[in-house]
Amino acid sequence: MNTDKKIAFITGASSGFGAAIAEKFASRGYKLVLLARRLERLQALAGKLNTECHAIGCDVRESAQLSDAVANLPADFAAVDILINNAGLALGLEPAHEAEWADWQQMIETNCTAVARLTRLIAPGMVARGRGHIVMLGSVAGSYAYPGGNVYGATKAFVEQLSRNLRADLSQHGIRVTHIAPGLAGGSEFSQVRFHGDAAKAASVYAGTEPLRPADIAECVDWAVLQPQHVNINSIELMPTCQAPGPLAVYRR
Ligand code: NDP
Ligand code: 8X3
Repeated sequence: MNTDKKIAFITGASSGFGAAIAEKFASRGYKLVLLARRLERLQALAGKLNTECHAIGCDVRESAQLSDAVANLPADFAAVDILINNAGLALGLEPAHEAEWADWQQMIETNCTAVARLTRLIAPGMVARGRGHIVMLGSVAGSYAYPGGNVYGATKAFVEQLSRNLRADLSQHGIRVTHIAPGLAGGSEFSQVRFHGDAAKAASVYAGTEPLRPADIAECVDWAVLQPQHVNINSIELMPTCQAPGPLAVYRR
């Protein structure tokens, strides 16, 4: 077993940020555990990457599937050094009183419950080994409210506070935790998913903008991980230059 190479476990590696992080980490020679529902995508990615990969087809909302995935990691992938909690999604942009309950439920189960569950499954091994780095994909939506952001933004606020509280518990064990909060980012399936496959609506989100790209997020993650062990990057918030917070809204009658 080669113990020199870092082992990174990346959720949501079948697309967007997760795939870009996998490519970046492969260039560093890390061994990769790639997890998402679309196993064929993960296998195609693994075939392209010049590093050892273990692909897992798993729906993170299925608690038993997630537990099995971690319990059945091959021995040479089991000592996870870096956990990238990236799998997540927004569904819908309707105002709170019109949003689909099923969409809210899926966002909470994916962005909150599954992130907490996987962290709970991986953290004990990190504590036992006295090393590890957990990277959490939040969003500017967790800090800045916008119409239709309702439960999606709330799930990302959960991710941000969980990141802080993980630090509070895990820093004494030499484990680092980093929260990454990107703004508008294209080049992933995020908006396609948000608008339930409506390609025109998804494209309109980026019209006339130069959004962040998945490679920009991968660069931040890579930088945070590469810092010396005594340095913990707590949080990185990044937006494309074309995006900025707006004023508070005032509705007049
Ligand atoms: P993508 O839709 O391109 O990627 C999302 C990934 O999550 C896919 O690999 C998908 O895989 C996986 N995923 C979703 N649901 C599940 C599930 N139930 N079980 C397992 N895997 C799942 O989006 P992005 O790359 O843009 O988003 C990545 C993360 O970054 C998300 O957490 C998102 O909220 C966050 N983010 C995105 C921003 C953006 O503007 N794009 C900005 C800020 C944050 P599969 O479908 O194969 O299961
Ligand atoms: C994705 C960014 O602004 O679409 O998390 O919510 S935003």
